[in-house]
Amino acid sequence: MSAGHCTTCPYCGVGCGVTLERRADGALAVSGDAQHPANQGRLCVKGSALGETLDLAGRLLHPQIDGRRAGWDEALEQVAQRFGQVIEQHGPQAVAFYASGQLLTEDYYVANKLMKGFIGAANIDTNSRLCMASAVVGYKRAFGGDAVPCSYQDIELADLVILTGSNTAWAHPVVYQRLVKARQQRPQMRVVVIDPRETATCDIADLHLALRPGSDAALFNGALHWLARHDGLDRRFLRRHAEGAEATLASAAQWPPERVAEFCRLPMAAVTAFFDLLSEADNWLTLYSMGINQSSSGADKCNAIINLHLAGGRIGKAGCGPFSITGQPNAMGGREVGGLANQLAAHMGFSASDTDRVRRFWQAPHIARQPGLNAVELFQAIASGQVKAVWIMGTNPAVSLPDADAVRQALKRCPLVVVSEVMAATDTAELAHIRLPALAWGEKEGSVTNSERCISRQRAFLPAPGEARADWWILSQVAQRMGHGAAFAYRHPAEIFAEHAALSGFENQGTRAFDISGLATLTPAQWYRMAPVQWPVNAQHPAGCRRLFADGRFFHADGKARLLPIAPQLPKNAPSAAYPLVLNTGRIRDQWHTMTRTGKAARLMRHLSEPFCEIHPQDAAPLGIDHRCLVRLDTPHGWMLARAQINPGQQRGSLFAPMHWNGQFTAQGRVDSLIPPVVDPDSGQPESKHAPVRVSRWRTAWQAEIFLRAEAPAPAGIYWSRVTQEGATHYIMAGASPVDDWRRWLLRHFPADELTLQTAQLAQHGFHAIGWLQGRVALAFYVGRGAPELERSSILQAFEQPPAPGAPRLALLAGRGAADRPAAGATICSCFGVGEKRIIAAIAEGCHSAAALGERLQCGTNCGSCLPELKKLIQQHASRRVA
Ligand SMILES: Nc1nc2c(c(=O)[nH]1)N[C@H]1C(S)=C(S)[C@@H](COP(=O)(O)OP(=O)(O)OC[C@H]3O[C@@H](n4cnc5c(=O)[nH]c(N)nc54)[C@H](O)[C@@H]3O)O[C@H]1N2
Ligand SMILES: Nc1nc2c(c(=O)[nH]1)N[C@H]1C(S)=C(S)[C@@H](COP(=O)(O)OP(=O)(O)OC[C@H]3O[C@@H](n4cnc5c(=O)[nH]c(N)nc54)[C@H](O)[C@@H]3O)O[C@H]1N2
Ligand code: SF4
Ligand SMILES: [Mo]
Repeated sequence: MSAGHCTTCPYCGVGCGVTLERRADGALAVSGDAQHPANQGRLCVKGSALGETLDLAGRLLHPQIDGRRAGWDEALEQVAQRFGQVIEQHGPQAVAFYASGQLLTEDYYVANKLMKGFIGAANIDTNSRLCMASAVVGYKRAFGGDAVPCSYQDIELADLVILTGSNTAWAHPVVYQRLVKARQQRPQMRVVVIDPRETATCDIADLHLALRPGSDAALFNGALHWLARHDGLDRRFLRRHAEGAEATLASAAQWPPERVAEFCRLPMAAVTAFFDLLSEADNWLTLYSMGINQSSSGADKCNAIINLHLAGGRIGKAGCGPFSITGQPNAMGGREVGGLANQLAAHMGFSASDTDRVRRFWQAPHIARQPGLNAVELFQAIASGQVKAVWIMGTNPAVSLPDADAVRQALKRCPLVVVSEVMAATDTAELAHIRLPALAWGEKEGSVTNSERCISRQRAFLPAPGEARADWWILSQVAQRMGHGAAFAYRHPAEIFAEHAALSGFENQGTRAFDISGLATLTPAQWYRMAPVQWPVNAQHPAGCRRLFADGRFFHADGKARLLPIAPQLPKNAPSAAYPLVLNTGRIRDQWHTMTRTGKAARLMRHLSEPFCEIHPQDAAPLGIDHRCLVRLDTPHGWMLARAQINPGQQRGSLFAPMHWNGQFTAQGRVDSLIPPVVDPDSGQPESKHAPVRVSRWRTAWQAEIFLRAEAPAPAGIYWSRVTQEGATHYIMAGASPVDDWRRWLLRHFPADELTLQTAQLAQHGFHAIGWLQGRVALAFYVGRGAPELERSSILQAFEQPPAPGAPRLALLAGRGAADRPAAGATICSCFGVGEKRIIAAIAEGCHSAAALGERLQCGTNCGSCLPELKKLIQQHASRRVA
């Protein structure tokens, strides 16, 4: 590897450039690429920790058939033959692919081409259905093409930034940092956050609108009506460049501020304060993501937002626009290749002319002529037996799809499940008949497109491990074995990219937004070096294009945009007497999705290390739910266990639980097993944010933690959650039935036979044990009536350096550190491992700003992701001291 190797981060849709350098000690140093337009040198905590997720532990390194190791030839042959057999017997509609916004564009293109052009069904859908489908419908309806108008630079140029349904500080941290910096430089800038709960993103908000879950469309309708009444419309733009304004304004007129306030359950003053900000600002930008898209009326919400921008003429100009920020590194690339079942390829659909055009370009023998099954329908079709073979690549649907227990059951019944994965054990891979080892980030070559249409290269800097192969290679090999050799004879991803680029320009003539024909003639060497560029890249824009629609021309046949009258709707499933609360779900700062990669980094597990459920104090009290007790959540679809977090920033009547935990990390914590498979009728996107739910205290007889040097599975029949640690297996556990003899229990469930146990029997059935082997600590176990109060860092330290006999050993047995080591508490700053207790102590000693804390403890001085939390701690603890 050369010094200063550049690639793109594999996590979120910000799409940061990453530089890797081999340090003198051989380790890889990861830093932000100063030249990359998305991040200009910044990285968030997940990006900074990339180096810690590159080891091969847990990787799938060889093909497997029915659990046994197989060679590639046999595995590929089996996939091709068995798919072929199903197609022969039941037709092409009986097979399906389920892909991912984490595949590279080149991989994605090949998967789509194989299914839609050669197998002849459109049954390829992707996890982007759960993520971007509503945004796509919104853009297509308004602009005639799936085109994101904005650039990140607009964030810096806006006078008013509206963040709705987006916890940017945690989910798009580098975008958030750019906003924070812009705000510092231009203090006149205003930020409005619209989110039912108070999030870290609210740290920067001038106004936080904690609206009733699902009610956004009414707010944006009301804003449109307000602008109409206060001379805030760009009537000239509407006349020249848009259709549908009259009907849309007439329908918005039903939303005076009083009605908006009532519908959204917001104070009237807050509603008008927001509208006034809109009236006063020269330019405004709306960033939106899952709080908008993941709704049974998500597409309509997107159009309510876009209506406002069109009517105000706040589009195609600096600092303006409706900006859907994409989640995955290649969500946008998937949209470009046509990864969704209702798209064909290169922004074409299933009209007769589009299918014919793509057929000719691909020389496809069996072009699909109808949209295929979307994600939710697809797994229902597997359950009903209609789909008999599925190939899942780069996604973990047994965890991330709604009604996830039903998804699991469907996969168990499916005659053929093929999974391409980088990890050996995932909830989905466990259900596969054939497992194909894919190359991971750092090993694979290709390209991705971020939220601002910027195409960047992911480059390999590590050798391919074991027998892992690139996804495009695996797909092409299967295609060849299915008899489509000529169309899939790719030798290099650059050839695939060139074909994809050529298709985007094929008979385009300005009719399709996605046009990168300017990149169709790149040689492999030029493709290898390709610098980040924003599409379109064509004769008109040879160096790419920062902002779309500057000329007021849209992609509908008449060149005009469309405003759509929107009738606001609340979530499809309303709370009831049996399920009185609303379950909101989403992301945490330091984990990525189903944790298959971020779950490997101990550092990323210290911020929040267990599935949790946030609840308002007034909802918790009558249910007898205390802070940090365990709770059980129930819906008609499933149940989960999580640690309660009482949080006054949570809206009353609404709970929040993270989407990340899965069967590998906890006993019963897959939140999607609770989510009903209710979707938006226009986009097919599931309503992942608003499930009616019941919560109750889970009565525990005991709670425990164990640290082991050896690897060991968690006991069955109890609550457990695994916390990744360096050099130790660590479980948090709890049980509903009492245990009489803890020593026996310990020996029965964990490999402790050979250890010398030093134990302490405590009051109220408490029991602590340290297991020694050859002078080293091999086990530490703590159980009590409630959750044991432990200093985990001190316990882990004892695994490295056994404590001396006497007081230090007794301290370890008590779960504490030696007296001279202050307790750290939960990690707030993951970059420098700074714990909550140390931060609170420093605040007590007079550090009353994030800068002062940074100077004293280093916290918040690297990626800055923890700054909102530092400020919150200062607020809580500095004021408490004064008061
Ligand atoms: N750390 C981290 N970052 C990630 C990811 C990750 O797994 N971890 N995943 C990436 C992916 S794929 C995606 S899609 C993005 C998602 O990024 P975000 O959309 O920012 O993330 P979420 O936490 O899913 O949801 C955002 C917010 O929507 C709010 N919300 C819920 N209901 C409503 C509502 O009715 N109205 C409004 N206005 N808000 C509501 C929630 O309270 C939540 O705070 O993050 C990307 N970045
Ligand atoms: N309740 C609820 N559910 C949600 C959401 C929510 O907010 N709430 N959000 C939804 C959203 S927006 C999204 S995007 C989804 C995400 O959900 P998933 O896509 O299921 O989540 P990941 O964990 O990212 O799954 C990616 C899988 O691909 C593997 N992988 C990584 N790299 C490669 C590679 O190069 N090749 C191959 N073949 N495999 C690879 C990883 O190990 C992992 O198992 O979850 C959705 N589900
Ligand atoms: S913001 Fe963080 S996770 Fe997202 S691309 Fe940048 S470094 Fe990666
Ligand atoms: Mo996503």
